[in-house]
Amino acid sequence: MTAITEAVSLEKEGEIGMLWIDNPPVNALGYPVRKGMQDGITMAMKDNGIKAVVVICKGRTFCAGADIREFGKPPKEPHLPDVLTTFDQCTKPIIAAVHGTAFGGGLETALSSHFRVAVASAQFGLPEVKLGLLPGAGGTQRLPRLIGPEKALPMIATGNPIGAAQALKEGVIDEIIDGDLAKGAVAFAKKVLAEKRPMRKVSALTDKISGVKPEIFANYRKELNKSARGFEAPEACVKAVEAAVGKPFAEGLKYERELFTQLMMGSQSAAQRYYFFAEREVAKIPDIPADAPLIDIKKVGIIGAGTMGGGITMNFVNAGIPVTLVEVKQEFLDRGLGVIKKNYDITASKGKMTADDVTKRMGLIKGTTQMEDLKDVDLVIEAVFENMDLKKEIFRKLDAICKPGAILATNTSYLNVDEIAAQTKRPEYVVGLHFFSPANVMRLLEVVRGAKTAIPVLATAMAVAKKIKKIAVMVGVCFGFAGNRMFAQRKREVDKLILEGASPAQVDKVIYDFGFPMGPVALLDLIGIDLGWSKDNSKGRTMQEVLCEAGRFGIKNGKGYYNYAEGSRAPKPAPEVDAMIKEFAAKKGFKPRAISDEEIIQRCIYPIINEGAKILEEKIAVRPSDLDVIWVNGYGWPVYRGGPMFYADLVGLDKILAVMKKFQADLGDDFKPAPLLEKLVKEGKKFASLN
Ligand code: T1G
Repeated sequence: MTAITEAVSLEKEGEIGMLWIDNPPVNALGYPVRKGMQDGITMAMKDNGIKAVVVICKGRTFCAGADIREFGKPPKEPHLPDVLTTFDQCTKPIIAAVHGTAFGGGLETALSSHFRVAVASAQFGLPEVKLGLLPGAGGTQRLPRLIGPEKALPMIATGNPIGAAQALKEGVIDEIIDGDLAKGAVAFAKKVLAEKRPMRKVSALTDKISGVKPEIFANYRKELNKSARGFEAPEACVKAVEAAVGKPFAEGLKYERELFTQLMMGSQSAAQRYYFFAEREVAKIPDIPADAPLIDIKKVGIIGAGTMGGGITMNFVNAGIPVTLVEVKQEFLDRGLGVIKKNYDITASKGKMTADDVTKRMGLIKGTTQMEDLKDVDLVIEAVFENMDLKKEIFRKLDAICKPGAILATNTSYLNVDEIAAQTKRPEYVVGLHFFSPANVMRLLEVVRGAKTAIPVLATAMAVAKKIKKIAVMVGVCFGFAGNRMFAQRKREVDKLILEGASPAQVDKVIYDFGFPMGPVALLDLIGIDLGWSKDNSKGRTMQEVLCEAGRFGIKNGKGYYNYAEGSRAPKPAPEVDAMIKEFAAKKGFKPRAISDEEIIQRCIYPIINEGAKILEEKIAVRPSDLDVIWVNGYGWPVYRGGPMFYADLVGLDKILAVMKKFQADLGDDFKPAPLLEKLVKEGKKFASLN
């Protein structure tokens, strides 16, 4: 074996050269790999004893892409496109042997080889667009030449991977290898030589890019306008694929590089690359060792078969974990089970799961009205109304029923987990698991750490979250923990802005155009204006009470801040509500004024940031980027803006502080700057310095 760099070596299996890449954890294409690949191929070309080369990786996966950690640093030659040109010009057949995930530059490496083989579990993807980039080493030019632009476009512009079977069917790979990949790849290489197969240089292929109907690009752009609103990279992807069809390879490659560089220099890619690592940092909690002992969660109990309890149940049965679902009355249980079944049937009707899957998952749910049936579960999640007395009563009962060592979790959105834990003799086994509605869809889970929650319980909560495909963020106990506590700041300002003269439609448009999936007022109609409203003691003291007293509950009954046509969720103007707002504002002494879009953004966003700073000061959250992960996954913050704390650094903390101080003078202490914000500005630092 010849070591070429610390990450690449060249061995010989007879007349087959084996170019081994070994760069844990994911064989990212950092400098030692790129240098080793280039020198290795050059060496193989000169070695008359080598007739073909297999490129293969050690460890868990084929190259998973460029080393994202190198981005933003001075680039070091050889650059990947140049290395892949060496592949392209190699005079001996190169066979890429793929296992794990050939992603990004990894797939581009495989596409620059002459043949590709893979194990059945391999995946192939170009996720650069999820980093606000596009494939920058020929992927946008080679993939369309191999499988045609119509199949290449979604892979490049969505970044979603395909499996080996689909890759074989579409021509991305030539063979699926059963058994040992290295042996299978050598056998394939020998077959290529024995059959004297012509070397397929992908860059020279033309049949799939000839006679392409131009409308495929226009049609795809229509889809992108909906699914990728506000993102820059997907459109650049389409442009690059258009170039693959319309330009010679070399020109297309040059154009791809121009587009890549533009995106790399932009704020969106910086935000999305930041977010990539932020989403992985959340799992790292300073005082919880990565090898902390875990409690084995084989059976779960869930109390409450309502919207939350039902959604939470689905998360667990989707992961194959049986659930005992408890309700107080059979009719509530039946209704809850019916909703779960209906959700699964809808998924099955879309072809995303089979009828057999539905049966299996429903079979994992045991409904009961007896809390005693929870005596042998390993984890219970209480998901009843936000009523502290009710929760305390439930936890007292659970403490008596559940086996020693069972974890007792509450799904409360706001309430004090320590107070709940104090109802039990096992506070170290009590934790908050705050799911976001709809619980079977939203990826965010706030793991609320009680004062006495034990390390193994916290580690288990984080591990269970990963098993049920949630992004878990550890937070501390306070009203609303982190996400909802920050969200309350925006809610307060939206309520005030509407009374001060900004219409619901203006507020919604500004926040929607910022990148949120929907405006905050439309969101109120979706959630339900009557959430938390009590008819008995409603006295027209707030717009919520005024609207609910007028029977305007939101989408659920066709009218809220907006009007809704039968069966539609599209908000329609409601002049009658504008009049109600005007009357109520006058009664409250507001003098309506024209409010700028900029003021709306600043008043809806800056207080979120300021509250985030307070949350960090109080150690309710571990790091600023955790708050960004919460907002991207729990509240629809556009990932191309990184999250509120990343955005704050981008705007400039000094600017935010100045605006907060001005609002404090004009509008009161709701805008009093957090001491941490003032400290960072004084020290000339960013939130990023705390990550
Ligand atoms: N660069 C650097 N580090 C990476 C990395 C990468 N590409 N991918 C993963 N890591 C680290 C990650 O931070 C974590 O580190 C560890 O590896 C395990 O990752 C020229 C320009 C491959 C599916 O976008 O999708 O190629 O926290 O926890 O869940 O056109 O990682 O342990 O210290 O995610 O098993 C394109 C990104 C790059 C792939 C594995 N490629 N990675 O998932 O493990 S741009 C990507 C993933 C590019 C070219 C362009 C996943 C994975 P730590 P993990 P996993």
